[in-house]
Amino acid sequence: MGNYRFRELFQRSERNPILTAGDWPYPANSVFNAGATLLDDGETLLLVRVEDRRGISHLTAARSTDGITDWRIDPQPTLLPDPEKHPEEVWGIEDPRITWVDELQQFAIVYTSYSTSGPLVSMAMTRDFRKFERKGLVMPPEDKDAALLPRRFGGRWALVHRPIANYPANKANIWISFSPDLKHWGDHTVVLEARSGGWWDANKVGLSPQPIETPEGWLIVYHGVRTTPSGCLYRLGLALLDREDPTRVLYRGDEWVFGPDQPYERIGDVGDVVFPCGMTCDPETGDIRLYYGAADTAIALATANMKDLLDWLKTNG
Ligand code: BMA
Repeated sequence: MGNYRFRELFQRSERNPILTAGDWPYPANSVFNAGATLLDDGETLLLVRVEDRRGISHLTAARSTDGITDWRIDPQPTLLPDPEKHPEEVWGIEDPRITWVDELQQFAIVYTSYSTSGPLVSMAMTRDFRKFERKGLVMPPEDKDAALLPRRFGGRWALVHRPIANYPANKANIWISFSPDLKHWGDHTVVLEARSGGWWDANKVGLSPQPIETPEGWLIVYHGVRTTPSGCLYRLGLALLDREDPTRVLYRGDEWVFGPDQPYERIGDVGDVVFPCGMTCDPETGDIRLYYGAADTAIALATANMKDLLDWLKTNG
């Protein structure tokens, strides 16, 4: 047993953390939990959660040709909370997930607004990450960790999200809801339940990056939160949802596949947190880049291959 090692599916970048507050063109306390997408020209765009020294977050775009180095960061905040028109954004906007929606020829950005009644889910549309059209609040509090799937199912859009229930107290499962118009949501269905007891994903799970469509189903990277006497441990697991009926779970791994280990993941504003909000996949090679917030302080990168993740799910799910 002594030499036994888990086979790591994700490899950390040697350049981690790839972005920190020190790289920012204006004062920031921390930069983390970035949404990620590939643009038409092959560039990688991160929509970064930037927390200022009041504790309020906004979103700023960073672009890079190779997705690893030479980030061009917008010199000013890209999307600021707008509490005058959107009172639910009063304590900031956080943790965006980006989905390219072919039918609308727009990106949907689904983010957490921090309202006086707690976190809730908001949506905004954009073509270029310069001009945004807010759709406003789409799920009431407390709800977060949401992403839009990129196409319709039986004519309806599908949103993955994570409301907090009070039975059992503070249990948080992943749900899917459907809408004909991106405004009215219904047929709310639980997809992934938090486990109980000693499990790594007991009591609280949430979607991490936007789901990615593969020929075998929707790849889900989700976080599980384990409460320990010395605080919470945020780790990641994998699941696969049916391609045509995303309320059906085809596989769910038992073991977590990525967790805090390196100093920049263990020490920071909130230690022992790895929290990805964005993932890109090269359609030709299946190479995956997972961009994650490290300890609520900086942005780090881990890579994997789609085939390895699917193979792992099929043998460990
Ligand atoms: C979650 C979210 C994330 C954060 C994480 C750890 O509930 O609020 O934004 O990274 O907690 O603090």
